[in-house]
Amino acid sequence: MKRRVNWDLVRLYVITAEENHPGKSMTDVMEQTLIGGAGMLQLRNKTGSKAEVLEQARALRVLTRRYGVPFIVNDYPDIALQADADGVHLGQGDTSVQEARALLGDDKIIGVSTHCIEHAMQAERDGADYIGVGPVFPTATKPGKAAVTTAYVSEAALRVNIPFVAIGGITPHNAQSVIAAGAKRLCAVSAIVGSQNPAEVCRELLRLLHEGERLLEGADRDAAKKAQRRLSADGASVTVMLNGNRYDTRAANLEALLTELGQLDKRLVAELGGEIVPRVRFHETALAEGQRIELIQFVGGG
Ligand code: TZP
Ligand code: MG
Repeated sequence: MKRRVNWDLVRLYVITAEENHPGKSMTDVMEQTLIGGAGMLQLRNKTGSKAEVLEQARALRVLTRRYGVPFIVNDYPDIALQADADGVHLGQGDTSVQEARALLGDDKIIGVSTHCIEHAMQAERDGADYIGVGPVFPTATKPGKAAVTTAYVSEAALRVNIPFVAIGGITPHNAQSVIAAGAKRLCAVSAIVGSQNPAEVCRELLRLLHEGERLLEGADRDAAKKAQRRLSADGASVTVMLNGNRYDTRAANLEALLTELGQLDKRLVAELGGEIVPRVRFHETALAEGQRIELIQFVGGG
C-alpha cells in the first residue's frame, strides 16, 4: 500500500498489548477490534525477540490486509519493511524520522510519539505522517510517564497540521473530555484489548467520536448564526490589515469576520497583533481600526 492513507477512515487506532489478554490469541483479539471498526492497527511488543516480533508482524499483516486497514510496527523500521507493514511508529528515543525514512522510502507511514507541542512541531518538520499525543491520562501501559492532560490535546488541535491521535489512559468513560478538547482520532490499548468484548469497546469509542463531531458541527452552525447578529450595530465599518492586506468589514468581532469570510468552520489559527486567539474567544474579540490580523489555514488533516 502507498503512503496515501485515507485518514478520514482512521478514527480509532488500536495497539497490541498481549499482557492484557492472557489466554487469548493476539490475532483473535485484534480481529475483534477490526470487527468493531478499528481503522489502524499497531504491533507493539517490547519484550519479544526480533524473530518473534517479525512473526507477529507477518500474522497481523495478513489480518489487516483482509480488512483493508493500515498496519504499523512499533520501534522497528526493519521489521516493518520485512513484514511489508504500512509503516513504523517511533518514540522520542528511537531511530530518527530521517533514518527511518531513508530505510523505508516515501511510500511508508512514519508516526511519532509526542509529549509536548515542541515534539509535535519537530515531528512535522521531520516529515512524520502522523503523531501520537499523550499520554493524556496516567496509564499502566506506559508506567512512570507523566500525563500531558487534555491541555496538550487542545494545543495540538489548534497547532498541529498533520493527523494526530490522542493516546494514553483513554476509555469510554473519559473519551468525551478528550474529544471535547479537539481530538478527532483516539488510540486506546488496555481499555480495548484488555476488555471481555474488544469489538464492543471499539464501537462505543467510535460512537463517542461521531457524537462529538455532530456536536461540533452544530456548535459551529449556532456560532455562525449568532456571529451574523453581532455585526457592528451601527453599521460602521473598520479597516483591518488581514494577512497583510487592507480589508474593510462591518464585523464587530473576530467570529463575525470569519463568518463574513466563510471561514468559521475551517481549521485555522487566528493571530491578532501577533497573539494567537483561542477559538472560544473569537466571539468576544472586538475588531479595531488598523488591527493586524493573520489567518493561517491548516492544509493537512487534523
Ligand atoms: N504511548 C503513549 S501512552 C501509551 C503509548 C503506547 C499507552 C497507551 O495505552 P493505554 O492502555 O490505552 O493507556
Ligand atoms: Mg519506541
